[in-house]
Amino acid sequence: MRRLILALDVYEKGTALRVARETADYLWAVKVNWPLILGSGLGIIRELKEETALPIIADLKLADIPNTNGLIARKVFSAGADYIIAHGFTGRDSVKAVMDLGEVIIVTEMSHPGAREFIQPLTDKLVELANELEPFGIVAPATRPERVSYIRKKLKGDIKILTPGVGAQGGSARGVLEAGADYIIVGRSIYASENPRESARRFHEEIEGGVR
Ligand code: OMP
Repeated sequence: MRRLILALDVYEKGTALRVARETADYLWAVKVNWPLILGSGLGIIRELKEETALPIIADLKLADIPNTNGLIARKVFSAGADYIIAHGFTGRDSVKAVMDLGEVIIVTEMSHPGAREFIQPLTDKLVELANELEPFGIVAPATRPERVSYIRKKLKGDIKILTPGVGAQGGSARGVLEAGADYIIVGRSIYASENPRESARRFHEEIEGGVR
């Protein structure tokens, strides 16, 4: 089973398509964030799907009123995105507006140091929200595997845990999988490496239980 998600945070279309093509064999999905959409346009979602035949996650971290979240999500799902990442702190109505249109992944805790200030104190409530709404998955920090274990214990078993923060932010793929993650999100350690295909292959092997 493939459990690696490529965070394709580059601006340029040619680079994005090349890195996606070179690494696709080792990926479960490709994650597209604002840098790539702003650099290459929304059409990049369809182009990446055609290039890789993989699911595309649109990481927009939507955090607006229900009407605006819905207006954005409609465009992004019709552009070919299979999943949208949305913040939960804006409330269940805002998240539901996206879930009415397609599959959602809710942020429950972020990977950077500043996440301790405002998001981490809300994690319990965000996990409760996920248990109530039953999205495809949630985002939790690979930089804090102990928090991933904590969240896994509280989260309904069929909701997937996607964990960014492996590599450039210091987290370890094996560590966070052992803590209960289902998918590992890796950006710079793959796309900014000398050989993205080889880097992706090594993460894939680590995920499968080998040594990196
Ligand atoms: P690297 O740090 O380069 O591996 O990239 C991590 C990717 O995951 C980036 O696209 C971030 O925007 C994203 N991310 C986090 O790093 N931390 C989070 O808490 C949440 C996300 C995300 O939602 O994907």
